[in-house]
Amino acid sequence: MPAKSSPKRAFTLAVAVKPRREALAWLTPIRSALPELRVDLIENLPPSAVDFAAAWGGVRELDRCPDLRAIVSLGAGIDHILANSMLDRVPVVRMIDPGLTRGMTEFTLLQVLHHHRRMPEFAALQQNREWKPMYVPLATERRVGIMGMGVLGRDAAKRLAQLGFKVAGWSRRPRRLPGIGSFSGTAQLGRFLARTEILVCLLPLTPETRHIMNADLFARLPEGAAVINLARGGHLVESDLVAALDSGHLSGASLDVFEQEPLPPSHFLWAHPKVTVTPHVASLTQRTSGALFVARAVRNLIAGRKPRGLVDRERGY
Ligand code: NDP
Ligand code: OXD
Repeated sequence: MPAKSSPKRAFTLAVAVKPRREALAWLTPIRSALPELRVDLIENLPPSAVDFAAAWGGVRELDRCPDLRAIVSLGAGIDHILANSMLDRVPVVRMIDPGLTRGMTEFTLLQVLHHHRRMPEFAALQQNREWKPMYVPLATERRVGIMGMGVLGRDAAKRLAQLGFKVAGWSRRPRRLPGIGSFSGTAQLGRFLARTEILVCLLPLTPETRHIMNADLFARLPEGAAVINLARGGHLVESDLVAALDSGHLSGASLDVFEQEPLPPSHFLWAHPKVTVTPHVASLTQRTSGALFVARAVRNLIAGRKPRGLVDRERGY
């Protein structure tokens, strides 16, 4: 009698997300998108059973999964995963979600228009009950620069250009888009900054981009420029920003991300009159479309195909 072959084990995906209510919220959409896999919260699975993980905030718990084949980040940023050296050997896929992109573009437009229309100065006038009309140019007279022309930067750049802004992007390699200026590499950073009145950061956080927004960079922006950081707190030297704002060289800043999150109540940035603070809400991955992205990535990995968003560890993004 032929020996009975053992049934093929289904692959298992762990949802490694913090806080727990977020993890629970991801469970149903990922289960629906990947019915052929066993999908559960990481704490409900034996570590040796975990083949794939969908992660955001719960990465530490993946250290103890010996057979982990890949991690799909539920956010576009993957610095939280690459920071864990225990996971060096594991492929990482970053989230590419149309909902996340659309949300980031909305928030970028909001903040660019806020500075373009001199809203921080009008808010200060309101505080003093002062009626003082000030000249506001049209978008066609305003130069916006976006550092990071990836999935998020490119979409925001296109929409800003549609509003009439003079838009340019800065990236590692040249990224040519119709109607949008392209600057690349450290050699062209100075020229990019010199033409930029409103600077938006949408870079990934890597060893090369950490603290890129520092006193030297601010000095290369024109007098009166505004700075918008929507990427990671680690891109910005907060004390250098405050010095550039207090000297009057920069007119204002919008910050969504911080070195320390949550931003402690005693932090000096909360009360700075030229700084708009938001609690890391520029954009969120939408769960239904995000779960579909996870499913596509995992199926490609199982089939031995390269998934979209696979991180190049050498480059760091
Ligand atoms: P991508 O990987 O698609 O794009 C990254 C871009 O940055 C590319 O244009 C790349 O250049 C450029 N870049 C990387 N390193 C350098 C460098 N050293 N010099 C110049 N350019 C560089 O990322 P996404 O657009 O998907 O996301 C960007 C970041 O936004 C995320 O990493 C995350 O930190 C942040 N984010 C923040 C959110 C929030 O709510 N605040 C929400 C979502 C994301 P090239 O084109 O040449 O490769
Ligand atoms: C992300 C984020 O990286 O929300 O997606 O910060």
